[in-house]
Amino acid sequence: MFNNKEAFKLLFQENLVSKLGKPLKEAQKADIYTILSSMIREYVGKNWADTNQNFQFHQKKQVYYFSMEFLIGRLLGNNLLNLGVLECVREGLKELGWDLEELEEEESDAGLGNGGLGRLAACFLDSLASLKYAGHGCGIRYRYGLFEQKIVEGNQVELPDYWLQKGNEWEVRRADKKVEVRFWGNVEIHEEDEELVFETHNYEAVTAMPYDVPVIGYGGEHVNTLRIWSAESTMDHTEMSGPNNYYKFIHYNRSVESISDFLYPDDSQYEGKLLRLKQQYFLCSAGLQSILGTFERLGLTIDHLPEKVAIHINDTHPTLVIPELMRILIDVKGLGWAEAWDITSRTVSYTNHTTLSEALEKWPISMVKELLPRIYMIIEEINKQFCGMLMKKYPEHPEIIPQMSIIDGEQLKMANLAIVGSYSVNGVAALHTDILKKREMKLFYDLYPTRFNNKTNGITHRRWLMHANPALADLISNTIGTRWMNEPQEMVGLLKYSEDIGLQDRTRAIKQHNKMKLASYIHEKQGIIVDPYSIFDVHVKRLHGYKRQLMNILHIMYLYIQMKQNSTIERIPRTFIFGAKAAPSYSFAKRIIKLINVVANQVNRDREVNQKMKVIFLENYSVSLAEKIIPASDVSEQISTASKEASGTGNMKFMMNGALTLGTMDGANVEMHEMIGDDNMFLFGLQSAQVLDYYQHGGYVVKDVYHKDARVREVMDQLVTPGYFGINELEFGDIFNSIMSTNDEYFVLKDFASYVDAHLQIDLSYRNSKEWQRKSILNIGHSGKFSSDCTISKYASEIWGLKGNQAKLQAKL
Ligand code: 26V
Repeated sequence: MFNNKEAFKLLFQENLVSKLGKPLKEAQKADIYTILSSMIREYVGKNWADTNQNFQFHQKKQVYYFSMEFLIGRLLGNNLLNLGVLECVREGLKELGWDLEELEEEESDAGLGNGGLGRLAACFLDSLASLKYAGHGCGIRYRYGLFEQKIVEGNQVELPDYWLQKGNEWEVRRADKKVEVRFWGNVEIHEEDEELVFETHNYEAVTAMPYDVPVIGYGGEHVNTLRIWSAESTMDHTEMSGPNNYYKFIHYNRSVESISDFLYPDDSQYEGKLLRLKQQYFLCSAGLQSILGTFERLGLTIDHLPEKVAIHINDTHPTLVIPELMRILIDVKGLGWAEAWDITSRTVSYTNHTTLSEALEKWPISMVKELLPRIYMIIEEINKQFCGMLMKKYPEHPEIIPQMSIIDGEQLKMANLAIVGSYSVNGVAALHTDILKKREMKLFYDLYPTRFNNKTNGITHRRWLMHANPALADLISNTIGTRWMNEPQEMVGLLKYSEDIGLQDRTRAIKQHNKMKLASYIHEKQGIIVDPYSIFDVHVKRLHGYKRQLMNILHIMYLYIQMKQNSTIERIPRTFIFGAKAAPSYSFAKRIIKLINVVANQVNRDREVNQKMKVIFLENYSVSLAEKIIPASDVSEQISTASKEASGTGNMKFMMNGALTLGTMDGANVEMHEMIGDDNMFLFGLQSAQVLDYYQHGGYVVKDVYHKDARVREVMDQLVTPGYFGINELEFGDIFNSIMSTNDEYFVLKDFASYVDAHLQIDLSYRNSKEWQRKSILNIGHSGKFSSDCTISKYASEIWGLKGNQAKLQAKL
């Protein structure tokens, strides 16, 4: 019904009238958006139902990807693309007087995630559906997504992101599938038929209401489900009578609904907040109950669970699926411990996404015990058995036990529970997995060597290339044909054209066009004119010490000083672009945002230099903003302290759009380098082994670098002296001190000199436009390997034991 323009136009106008009672000429932008998205949802309805029936009929193994975050962004454009009706709808709307791109802006950006971990989950959903796997998301329908960032006088201010305000056309409320989740209470134990029976009394019941979002695979036939849960009150009006019950009712409602109120906005600092623990259990319990309901309809006995269901946990946040599954198997299904443990530990698999110790989850025992008394008993038993086994295995090394124990004094270590209770533990890039095996999780690796494996992250080339950069996608198809769209690793076909002048000219022209568009966006939003022929040098990601936005801005300060001191310096004009949200409580990160804005202000106003450089801090970095920025970038800053960035996925998005990487040997940059070599990226800085070595020996001596390197000293001193930046003395003394007195935890000054050199190399390299374009094409050609289709095929065959429909792709990997 959508596959020709005329039919679409007709149907569209019929819908406008029947659903909104408006003829076309009276419709507003929001009406057009609403009707269009509702038509698409209805259009996929049949395939959605067919996909589910097909799963049931063939009793296919289902994967459930449990994640506290799904950073999906906008769906309209992507859904049209995957349905194969993008062009027909675009053309049809144009004839009706509407611009599709403008309509896409009407949709709120579903920001149900912080950064890499949440966006990875969204890319995986797209690949699971596109490869026709039975793979679904299980998450929380937060009323407030990640905060909206405003910059006021250079400072970050957070505003609530009430993304549901305009309604959400993509979701379907499934009241028929609601379940109950229980908190608090006390466990009573009695014996029945010589078996111990555990019953929890005086618990608080919460209704978990599912909302289903269709996940449309490429081609539109296969439609999986993202099920997100909302907390609602279970009390009905009969419980309300009585003198003060009305107030109690309101109070109770509020406290219950708060469970799915908001996404925690800190992804690097763990805090043992009760509400967060409630959210985690809420997700795990609701998700599991729903999975078991579906499984039961197959009519198989419960011992078949691991054959038919795989549960994957995205970091440790959903680790409570392990004890919760044990609880259901033992207390509800009546299984014995050993059988329940066997089933559970053959069903759950776990991905680790960070080695930052401050981000590792450790819950206070007292909190877990009170909120989830039965779950705590089960965790205690898992730990007892695990430690018993360790004592037998390592009788000579009792010191190992507290290190590996799940319960450590007053703390519950979630990573330890996740490793012990799952059959697969993976890292997200080769280097990261290596660090897990050799360092962070060495003891566990020694115990369970076959459990550990690597799955390097990926990104969906549909959103990040075909949708974000359609002109480049067309150019690729015109050059090598269209097979790459289904088999992204076929993009290597581009490599042999890297010297082709015609292709170089066309990639250059596309980049230029994208840069012009971004330049107008910047002008519209901030009133600043940037030179679209300058190098667009981009650093967008969460703000964190280890991601070293500070090093970038210090280098900009250094360049500025140089230009002020010597106006004849020849540099290719540069536009430095930043986008980053800082966790609201991470004050150091917020200070760096302020510093970037202070420097930007000074540089952009200074007529002596502002033809040669500009600094832009783009407000409210988000998925939809990333889609505008990345296709317009020349240089991609991936400059984390080596060993700290588990993988990075932004690096892959930039590469796929033809930007050249300025990076350290960290995360997936290492694998990028393996493919494209030294010549096609700009590497600098310490290697991860060197960094880790320094850490083992208490760091390096920052004062030595400060005293030896005049450039470092000059820039650092600018932070605390009233110099070029109009910075009042000591205004940025906190940043100065934090570097000097913590021995520069993230090696900003240690890597500074080699970062400066790498920037110089970029300048030289960009002068040779043909060479630059050749490198850019090589990057694009190799980027297909980073498609999440490749990553998901590996998860499917090596972790989840799924039989794919993508035999061809599998054979190639
Ligand atoms: C931790 C916490 C702590 C408690 C509060 C909420 C919260 C939310 C998230 C996290 C873990 C964040 C870990 C993370 O995002 N890791 C990133 O994962 C990406 C996907 O694998 C990877 O590319 C990035 O390198 C890695 O930093």
